[in-house]
Parts: sequence; structure tokens; C-alpha cells
Amino acid sequence: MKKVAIIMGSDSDLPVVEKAFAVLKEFGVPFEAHVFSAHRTPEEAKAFSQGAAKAGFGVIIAAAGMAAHLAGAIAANTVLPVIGIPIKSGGLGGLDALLSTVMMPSGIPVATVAIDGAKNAAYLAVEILAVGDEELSKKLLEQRTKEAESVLKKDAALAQKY
Ligand code: RP5
Repeated sequence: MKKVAIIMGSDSDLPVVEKAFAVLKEFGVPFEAHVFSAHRTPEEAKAFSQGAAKAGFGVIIAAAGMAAHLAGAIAANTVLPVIGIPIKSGGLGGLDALLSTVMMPSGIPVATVAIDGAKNAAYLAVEILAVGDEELSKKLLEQRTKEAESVLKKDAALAQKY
């Protein structure tokens, strides 16, 4: 199975990004995590992106806050799908990172999830890998069923109470 790369702009992003690790572990998807910054270590971010496909990665998740150019800078250097997580770390509540991550020019897409949306970034990465992997696709469907069952239980409990 192809691996997922999870790149964050700073180790201060880790408390949010760790939620993505948990989802990938749940699905048994192999991943690697790194700290590369579009601004502080641009050469390392570029070298990693350029070598990612050959290194066995199938998707890259990039998380960054403030003027968050990391996902876009990575997408500029690979044709692997790139998922961006805007992190709420500056004075603008993550809106700065959201706009910096999502407003990409045509031809260089970044699939941007919600501010601090690490779990959905991981689910999307699993869905991308599941296109060519029936087992993984089955696991995703099972997870959806479990989630629906849990909501129905909550509905029944609420209806009984009120
Ligand atoms: C961004 O700046 C990082 O992704 C982080 O969200 C933010 C602050 O970084 P630190 O100053 O905490 O390292 O590049």
C-alpha cells in the first residue's frame, strides 16, 4: 500500500495534526510525519515533495498556520494529491491559513479541509488510496455504517428522554 506523508509547518501544529495520525492508524494506513516549513526550510520542503512519489507516497497532507504556503509549495513540486489543513495558530483564528491554503491558482490544486480539520484530511487521504484498494474501501464503508449506528442510538436516547 502507498504511504501517506504528513508534513507540518511547525511542531506547534502537532496537537491538531495528531488527530490525523489516529485515523490513519485506525485504517492501518502507513504514514510518515515531518516538520518542513515553506518559509523557514523551503529547500527541504521542495526536496521532499520532489522525491515523494518515488519514495512510495500516494498522498501528502500538509498542515500550516498563519501565512500558510506549505501545502501550495508542496503541490508545486509534485503531482501527488495534496491535502491542506489550515491551522488556527495566528491572531486571525485560522482564517489567514484557510485563505492562504485554499486560494490556489489553476493547475496546482490543494484539497483544503476545514480549519484544524485533521481528521477529515486523514479520511480524505484514505479515500484517495481506497480508489485502488478494495479492502480499504470496505473498511471505509464499515466505518460509515458504525457512525450512522452511533447517531441513530443518540437519536433514540434523545427521543426517549424528551
Ligand atoms: C506556521 O506558523 C506553522 O505551521 C505554525 O502554525 C505557525 C507558528 O509556528 P511556530 O512559530 O509556533 O513555530 O508556519
